[in-house]
Amino acid sequence: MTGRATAIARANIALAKYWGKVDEVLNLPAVPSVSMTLEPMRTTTTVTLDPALASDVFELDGALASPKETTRVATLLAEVRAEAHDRTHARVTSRNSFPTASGLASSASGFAALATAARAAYGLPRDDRRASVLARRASASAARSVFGGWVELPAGTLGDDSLAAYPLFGLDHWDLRLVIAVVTEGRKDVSSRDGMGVSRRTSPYYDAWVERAPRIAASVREGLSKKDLATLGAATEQSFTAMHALAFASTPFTLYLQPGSLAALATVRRLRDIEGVGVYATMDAGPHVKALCGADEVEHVARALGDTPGVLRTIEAVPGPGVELT
Ligand code: 2P0
Repeated sequence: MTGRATAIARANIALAKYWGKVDEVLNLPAVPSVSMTLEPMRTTTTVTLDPALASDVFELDGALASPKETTRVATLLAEVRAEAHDRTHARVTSRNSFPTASGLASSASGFAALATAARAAYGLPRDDRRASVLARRASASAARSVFGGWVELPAGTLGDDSLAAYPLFGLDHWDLRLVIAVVTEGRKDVSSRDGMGVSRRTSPYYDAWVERAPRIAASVREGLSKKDLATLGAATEQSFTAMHALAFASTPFTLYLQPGSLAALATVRRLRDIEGVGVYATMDAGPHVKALCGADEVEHVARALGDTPGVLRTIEAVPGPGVELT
């Protein structure tokens, strides 16, 4: 049946970070990124075609979304409509099981779910590669959330709009855990898109980042392939620290860290350097600290982060599946 479809997609954590675009018009990343898809951090999105609508309507977490958010959704829907040769507008409802726009990658799961649900609602056949392309145009990290387990989005090439993510390893490859130390429940001040644009235009370290990022991604792939947490963790930490240093050195400076972030990073270092726990930190364009560790250490890591001043709560995630149509 066409006309209505619901998809569930998970957020993802980039171990090798995407930061910076080679093509801002086509939304193509300047560097390769490698991620883990996260269960249970889900976005559930329903797309319902409605001939009575004069334009698309987007409701996020129970409230009408802003015009800016609605435009991004309508742009994706317009591409699906063109492919399906159907001009009917749609009502989109979307719910996140975790804080929206706070550096927990809700745009990633959101656009992956939207691309998949929209294609199905407009009667197009399931095609994860095409859904990944659609999601990437809306938000590049979303291309990765179409797939489960461990996923790569290669760097783009100026003018080539065919870029999609692809799975590297299935979710059963390695039972790693991610403990998210939530340090604020509010929305972040600087969007990723704006932050990476300022970095590209003004940071003295941008060219060094673009030059180095492929090697960091290669170390992440190697650590994953060998299930070598020390290699994976070192590369993961280099990726996030380089990304944050590059952003911090831009004009105006972009600083995502908050006091609770620093305390949580210190906890990760203490666990590793003093207690010998195999745990490594990463951060995105927000204040939360994410700790990567083995299943056997996850309780200890979660308790230590939960007891850290400034950490409001922790969320534990495991490798998750790709997008599902319900
Ligand atoms: C990532 N981030 O690889 C990196 C690390 C944030 C820090 O991808 O402009 O929302 O929509 O393509 O995908 C967040 O950036 O940016 C992001 P757009 P997006 O996960």
